[in-house]
Amino acid sequence: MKIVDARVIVTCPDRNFVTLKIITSSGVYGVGDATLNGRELAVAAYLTEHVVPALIGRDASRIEDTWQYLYRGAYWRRGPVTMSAIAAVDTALWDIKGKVAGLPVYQLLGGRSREGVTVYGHANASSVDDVLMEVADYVALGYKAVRVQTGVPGLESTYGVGKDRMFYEPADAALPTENTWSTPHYLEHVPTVFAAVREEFGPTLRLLHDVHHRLTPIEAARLGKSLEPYHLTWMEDPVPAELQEGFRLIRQHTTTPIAVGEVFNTIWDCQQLITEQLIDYIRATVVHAGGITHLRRIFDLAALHHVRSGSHGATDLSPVCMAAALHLDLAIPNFGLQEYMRHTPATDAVFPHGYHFADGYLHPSEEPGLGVDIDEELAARYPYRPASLPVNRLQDGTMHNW
Ligand code: EZ4
Ligand code: CO
Repeated sequence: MKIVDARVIVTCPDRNFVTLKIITSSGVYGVGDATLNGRELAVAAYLTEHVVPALIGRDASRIEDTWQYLYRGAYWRRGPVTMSAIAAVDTALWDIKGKVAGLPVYQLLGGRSREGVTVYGHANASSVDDVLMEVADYVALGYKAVRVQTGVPGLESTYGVGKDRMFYEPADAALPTENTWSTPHYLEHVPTVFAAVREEFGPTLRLLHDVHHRLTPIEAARLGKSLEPYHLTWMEDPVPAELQEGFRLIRQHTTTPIAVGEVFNTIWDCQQLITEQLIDYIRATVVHAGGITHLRRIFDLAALHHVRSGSHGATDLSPVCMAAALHLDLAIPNFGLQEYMRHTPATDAVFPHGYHFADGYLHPSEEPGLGVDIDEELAARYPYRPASLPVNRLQDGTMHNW
């Protein structure tokens, strides 16, 4: 079964997505997500110009060999553009393998290790009162875990706090919008938010918070300590993670669990974090970390070191990525939690899928393969629109190190 064609499909049903569709000589095809938020066309060009020509004529059943061929063969290893492109190929080949075998992909990965994939939802609002209402909405929908973000008094806007109720989309303008940041204001405010949420919802609802890489290690240590009474499931991205040993400093000071890795693209980005047990959850994803093949390798390393999975699942990860993530989440022994931001109806229509939410859990499709597709005709009706993630400046105008 040879690869006879591969198409790169760029579409914008409320937000941009890049999808690779690989077609085989037997007519079976597979899909893979290649979306890199704010840098979509770089991956599309990488695929079209450099990867697709090398795929034609290759044996579609050789998933591992194709991964190694693309990774080693590039000479220029790693990086988000390369690894998102490799991820798309890898995901599409797993989809094909499942369809050929007549099995959902999780069965090929060793079968079910749990009944469903626990997901967390996103409560975000500018005020504490409003965020309490959002948390209540998620609890009413059956969610067992909720990420809580609020505006910070004294700051006009804050990343991670959307304008829409129950939806959130950070890439908002062709060129980056600018937010203002103040660490002192933030560190004073966050513990008061979680005190209010615990007071209202009691001790067992799982709560999370995303710092979006805005602190230094010692500041993050202070935040972690101040949140200890509210026993969070995790404090996410406390600091930028290029300096993996920086996490030692946070660890020395606080028992608040740490999650990091949504921007990671290979196992080398988290090798020290995992082997030194400096984190509790690794947030790497199928689309940005080299596909199912490489993400499973990361999760296996994590399993040896008491680190659980906590994959990124924002709206810029397409339903194709979400479907793939759910198969992996269901199969691995060390699954922790899966992020889930619901897509808009336009996105759902372009990507028909069989996974579904029920009572706080997502369940992958039982169809052969990933159980997700792309409607190419519908996709063509939504042309690409440039959109960027915002930047942060301190109050004196300094570009923030986030
Ligand atoms: O900033 O998906 O945990 N989720 C997040 C997201 C990310 C965006 C980046 O593309 O931090 O909102
Ligand atoms: Co995040």
